[in-house]
Amino acid sequence: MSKKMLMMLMAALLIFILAGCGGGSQEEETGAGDSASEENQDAGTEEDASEEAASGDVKTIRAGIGLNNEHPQYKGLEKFKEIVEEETGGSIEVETYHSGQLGDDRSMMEALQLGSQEVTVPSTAPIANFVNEFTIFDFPFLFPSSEVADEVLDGEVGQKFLDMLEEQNMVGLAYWENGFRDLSNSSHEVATAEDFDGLSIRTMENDLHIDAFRELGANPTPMAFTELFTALQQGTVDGQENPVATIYLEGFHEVQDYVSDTHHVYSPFVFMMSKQFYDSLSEEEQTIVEEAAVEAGEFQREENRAANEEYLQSLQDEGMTYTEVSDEAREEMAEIVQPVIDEYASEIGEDLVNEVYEAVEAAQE
Ligand code: TK8
Repeated sequence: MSKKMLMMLMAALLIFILAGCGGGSQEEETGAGDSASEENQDAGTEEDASEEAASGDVKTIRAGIGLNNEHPQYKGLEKFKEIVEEETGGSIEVETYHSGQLGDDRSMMEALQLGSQEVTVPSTAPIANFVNEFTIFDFPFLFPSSEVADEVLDGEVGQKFLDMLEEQNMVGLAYWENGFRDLSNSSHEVATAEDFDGLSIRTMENDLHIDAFRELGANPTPMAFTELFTALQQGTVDGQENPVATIYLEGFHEVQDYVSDTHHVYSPFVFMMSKQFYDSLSEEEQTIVEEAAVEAGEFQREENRAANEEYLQSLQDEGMTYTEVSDEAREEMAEIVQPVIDEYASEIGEDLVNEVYEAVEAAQE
């Protein structure tokens, strides 16, 4: 056999070997040639995802909150994780962190701005340090019920505020529920406005909260949530205010003796994402995370509301004295803090404030 013939035979043999390997992996990759059963499609998706994972194309969402892993807020994060990982076939993975593992509300929002964290779900009060207009949602007695809050927040007015976050490199995707804030303390029962007199109360880091509690006669101390339990335990402050779910699930009954259903503010949570990360997603992935944030929020609101009565009873079972606050007492508190609300309304802009109050009125019709 001539040398030329031998070379041609070797080349043909090499082409045959290469074609045979490629064909096999092609079939494996697409599942072509098999019956396109559910498993194969799934297998294909999983293989795609695992290939992306292997190739490092998997995007990771680090989602952190301040409350602990027993709180409905964390259950909402887990629901978001479940939906996103299923809908993207694993090309986006969600890591969930709780109890301030990634920092307090303000530092986690700063991390979103820097792109070193992808998701957090703070209360509206600390958001006001980034977008002042969010102060409106902490106006005492603004929302008369959670149903009215849902309608206003999930409508045009709520969306207008979410859109304001973009200028701070954050993308607001949904409102979740913190809930109606109630007062707890270790000094005495609080049934009326005058009972606030002299109480040292931890407030969220929000100027309106500070001014409103001072107007009621209390001594406000702004503090990150991550420092609160220790401050209560050491008596640095007499009391604090949060929904009963938080008071119970964070174990405040171990360091507090009295709880009053003041219901002085309805606190929304805002599910927000780093703009840098959001912009890195495909349109399909953006739709998936948007819809997952809303669906997980609906689930979280249900979980949050389902056990409210139970939490209040549990606090009493743990030895706390529960003081029921009358509507008349709430009206007196509202009158006392009205000058503070008026001052902030003029600072934020009367038109926007009126738009919110009109939406609240309309939601009650
Ligand atoms: C948890 C806080 C908490 C809030 C507060 O990160 O700070 O008291 O009510 O829920 O966002």
